[in-house]
Amino acid sequence: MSERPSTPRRLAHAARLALLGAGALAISACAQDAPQDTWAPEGENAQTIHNLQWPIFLVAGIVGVIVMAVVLYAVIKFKDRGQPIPEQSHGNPIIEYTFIALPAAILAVIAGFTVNTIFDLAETQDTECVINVTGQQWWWEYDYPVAADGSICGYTPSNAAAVPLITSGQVIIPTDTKVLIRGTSRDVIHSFWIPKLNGKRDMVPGRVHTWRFHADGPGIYAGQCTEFCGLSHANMRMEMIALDPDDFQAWLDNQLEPYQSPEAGTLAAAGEVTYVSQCARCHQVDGLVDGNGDPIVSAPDQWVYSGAAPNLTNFMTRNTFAGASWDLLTPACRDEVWNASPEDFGAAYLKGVTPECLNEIDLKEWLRDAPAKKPMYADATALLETDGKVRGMPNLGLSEDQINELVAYLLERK
Ligand code: HEC
Ligand SMILES: [Cu+2]
Repeated sequence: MSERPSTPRRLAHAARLALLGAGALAISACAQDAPQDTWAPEGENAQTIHNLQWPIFLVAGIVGVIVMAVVLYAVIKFKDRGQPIPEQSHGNPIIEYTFIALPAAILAVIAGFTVNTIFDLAETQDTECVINVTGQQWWWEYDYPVAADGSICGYTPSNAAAVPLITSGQVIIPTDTKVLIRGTSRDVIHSFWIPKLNGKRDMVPGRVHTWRFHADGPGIYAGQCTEFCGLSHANMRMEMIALDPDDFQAWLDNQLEPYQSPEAGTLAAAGEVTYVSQCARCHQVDGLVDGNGDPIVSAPDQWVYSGAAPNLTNFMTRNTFAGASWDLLTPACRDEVWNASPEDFGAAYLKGVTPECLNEIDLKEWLRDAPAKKPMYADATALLETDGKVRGMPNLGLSEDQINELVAYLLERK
């Protein structure tokens, strides 16, 4: 025979439920300044999605509450109290047809608005700037095609672009501009998602998918890969940085400035030599030349499965690295950029990483043993034995001196 719970036990149960409810509320309150909040659109495309999602949630919520209320009523009213089984009947056509027609009508209306939104978002005719995006394990590469008239993303650089402008992790766009992303992948399927600016778009090897972006104001818009893509899927983030037109122009001009070798005799000069011997086979630094003055061209296709490694020409103009997963800035300097007011944001971002602001700890850990920081393969040695290629960046067994030189060299890449 089962016992009915005593009053204190029922009270305890109610208290637990209340606590759970309060916890859920507290968690949802955290979302208030979450950088990846789908309920806080900050650009046209995200707003289009928002205009669709909140009425749907509202309708679904109302339907949900009505269904719960009816279930609760039935559970209480018809609770087994030892009464005889009620008379059995075989359905009621009016009720059944109503409950087919009503949901069908609601779903049809939702489908209409949804399909309309999908077509709206797929529009590409009105874009003013093109950026190519390539996903790979586990970072995003961006390249800015040069138009026939020499312009890049609608802006004319003061230095004619002799080389393509290629960057990674952080993609820079001008504010209040319709930007067209043309995306693909070099290895597996990835998915590009900046929640405050637009929904998700899969990036698939062998295909080019287009996706529009637009940011109302300057700032950093965080996102992450949302298609499981291997061991470090969770460390594949990206940030879209929107800069006001003047700041975008300044960023563009700086990216295309000619290469400058470090001053002879400095730590950075030693770093350049180490860089050429250890890193240049995978990473490109545009403008770097060998002893004969010939350009040093990387060949990551021979070393890495995806056939690519981040371009380090202007590494210190971005402020996160390795799939935007670690900060290149110390926490205090990071706050200054991430929490800058819209008016100050451009200047704060364009400062890049100064020697005082460099987060040496994470960068050095990366150079010491990258796969220890960001899991890249189950067994690196086995991979190297089979075909000499790696996934992600390998451990290069550098000495502390070499690491210090390389950090000094990298600090000048801006
Ligand atoms: C075998 C190819 C290979 C070699 C050699 C190599 N790297 Fe890398 N490196 C990569 C790949 C691939 C990534 C991207 C890894 C990721 O983010 O998951 C990377 C990422 C990086 C990053 C982060 C860049 C960014 O924008 O996020 C830095 C910095 C870096 N490497 C520095 C170096 C230095 C310095 C050397 C020489 C000591 C070096 N790498 C040698 C393949 C290589
Ligand atoms: Cu991915």
